[in-house]
Parts: sequence; C-alpha cells; structure tokens
Amino acid sequence: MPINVTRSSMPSYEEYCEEIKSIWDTVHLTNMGPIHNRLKGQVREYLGVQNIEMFVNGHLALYCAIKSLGLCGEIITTPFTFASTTNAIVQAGCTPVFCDVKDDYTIDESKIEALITDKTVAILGVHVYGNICDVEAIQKIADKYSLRVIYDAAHAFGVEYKGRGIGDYGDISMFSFHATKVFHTIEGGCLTYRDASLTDKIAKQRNFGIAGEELEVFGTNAKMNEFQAAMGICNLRHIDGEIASRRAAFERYNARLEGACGLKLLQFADGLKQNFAYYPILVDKEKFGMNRDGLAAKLSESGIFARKYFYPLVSENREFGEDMTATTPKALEYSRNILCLPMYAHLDVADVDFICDAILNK
Ligand code: T4K
Repeated sequence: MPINVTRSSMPSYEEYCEEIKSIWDTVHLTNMGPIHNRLKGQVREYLGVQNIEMFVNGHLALYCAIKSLGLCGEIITTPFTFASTTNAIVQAGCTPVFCDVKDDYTIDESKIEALITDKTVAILGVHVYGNICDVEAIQKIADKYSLRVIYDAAHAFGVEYKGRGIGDYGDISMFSFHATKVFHTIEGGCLTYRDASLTDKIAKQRNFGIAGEELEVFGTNAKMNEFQAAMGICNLRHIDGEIASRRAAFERYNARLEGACGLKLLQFADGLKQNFAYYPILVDKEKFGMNRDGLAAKLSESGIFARKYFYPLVSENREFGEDMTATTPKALEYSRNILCLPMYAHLDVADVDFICDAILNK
C-alpha cells in the first residue's frame, strides 16, 4: 500500500448510514437543512467561536468572506499558501500584495506596514500547517490603519491560542473541511466571525445574493448539503481521538528527526493548542546531502508520497504575467526546499519509523 501525504478519516459505514437515514424522511437534501443546522451548532461549540456559517467548500467560503466585508482594493497577504487564498482575493475583485514570511512560514508582520498604501483594505494571513500568524501584532497594525483582518485557517481546525479558539481572532476566519483535513465533511468549510451583523451579508453571498424576495448582491452558490453535513456530524464525534493519534505520529517524527543534519522541523508559537495537521521538513541541500526534490523522488521509490506544499508559490501563477518572487525571498526559498511528510490519524509508529528510516538512510 502506498503511504500518501494524508488519508481521509472515515466513520464506519454503519455510522454514516445511520446519520443520513433521516434524509429519506425529510427529503431535505440541501439549502441549510436540519443536519446542516445541527452540525453548525456543534462546530461552533467545538471551535469556541461566536458566529459561524457553513459552506460547500473552504475556497468559496473565503471568497464570500472578502465579498461580505465589501472589500475593494489591495489585500496584503502571503505567497506561501495554497492557490485558493490568492485566487479568492482575485476572484473577489481585489489585488493581492505579497508580503514575505517568517521562519515559521506565516506572514512576517514586521514587513506589513511598508506595504500599506492608500488602496490597502485588508490583511489576509494564513495559519500555515496549523501554525498561527502573530494575531496580536497583525490586529495592532490593522487597528492603526483601519484595515480588516481575514485569516485563512484552512489548516487550523481545533487550534487554540492562549485558550481561545483561533477562529475568534480577526474579523473573519475560514476553515476548510476538505477530505484531506483534520476534520472533514468530504468537501466543506465554514466562516467564523465576531460581528453578528455580518451574518446576513455572508448568507446572501452564499445563496446567490437572495434576501427574501429581493436580489441584493451578485452572490454565488456555496451551500453545504445534508450528506456533507452528516459526514461532519460523524467525524466530529471522533475528532479528539483523531487529533490524539496524529499527535502520536507527530511526536514519533520529532523523536526520530530532531537533530538530523540538514533537516529543519516545524517550530510552533508559544501558547498554542496544536492540531498536528501537517509534518513539513525544510531540507538544506548542502548539509543533508540531497535536495528536496531528490528526497521526494527517493521516498517515492519506497511507496512514500510526500508533497511539496507549497510549490510553486501562488505569486508564480502565470496569469499575473510577471515574476513577483524577488520581493519575498524567504517564501521562495521555502517553496523550493520544503516537503510535507505523510501525516494522518491512521499513520502508526511503524509507518513513521519506515518513513524516517527511508529519509535517514537515503
Ligand atoms: N487555503 C489553504 C491554505 C488550503 O490549504 C486550502 C486547501 C484551501 C484554502 C481551500 O480549501 P478547500 O476549498 O479545499 O476546502 C489538497 C486539497 O484538495 C486542498 O483542500 C488542500 N488545501 C491542499 C493543501 O491539498 P491536493 O491536490 O494536494 O489533494 P490530493 O487529491 O492530491 O490529495 C492528497 C492526498 O490525500 C492523496 O494522496 C490521498 C489523500 N486523499 C485525498 C482525497 C481527495 C484521501 O485520502 N481521500 C480523498 O478523498 O490538494
């Protein structure tokens, strides 16, 4: 069996069937049905957030976040992320302005102020690999310049900072519930936010811009359906066990790879309750004796399929028509040298040992 970068967690067949049974009675398949509403309440409680709306996927949730804040202008963001972050900014009619990242791969808050212009409307940070941005420093900058703060928290389900759900920071946060995530609804996502007056705006963006009998904005269709929600209800039941299993794999990796010459492991912020979403290693070609691409190819010979998240940088998207990587040298370096090792709940210690042996005996 190949060992992929991740493997979706599944409830038992019987558990899922039990959860979807009621759909044959209600015939309510989508458009904010009863299972959707039940999941919404449960996820809100789990994430420790004040307000939440569910979405068909994380990407459209992020797009709707930008639209519902009425943003039009430049958004300072990171190039070290999945394509979705930048695409959502562009699709929402805004312009991404790329800021470099720090050694923990999150946006470098010390470089944000220099990028602010009279067109800047928001800062969009990404909690990369479940490691969080400096939410306090970013909020200070946003307050000083009257900017909105959005977080792409696609990787950060269940992460807490200083005892507070990470979705409770900034104006709006987006969590992805894609099949590859710590918690999933097959495809899915949510927005969390503090200002309850955003609820109507978010709901309108999600449902074609319809408000009662009025068409108020050019909204999209981003509603979560009942089958997705039922998967979420099942998976949420097992989430603590899932994260504990991930933790065991994560700690085994640390024990085997810490101090390995030429490999840098992920450093987390202090005060963080982690979710163990990803296990990235940064490969120093000179010290390790092999570059990242060579290591990925070598591992694949043993059936281990690590992934280059995030390569290429989103700022390398050809549709920009110009090379924008020179202003973000750290992000460029990381995208060329980082490799995410397999990480999922069913990865046992023997699997981790097999992977680490393959790395260390390359
Ligand atoms: N922002 C950030 C920072 C993100 O990372 C993402 C998504 C988003 C926004 C957007 O959220 P969503 O709209 O997706 O909710 C994957 C995921 O498709 C994507 O959700 C994720 N980030 C990104 C980092 O990774 P691929 O192209 O690498 O996925 P794929 O199909 O190669 O799958 C990787 C491995 O996962 C497979 O080798 C096996 C396993 N897998 C995959 C699927 C699809 C399963 O076990 N079951 C499955 O159903 O993009």
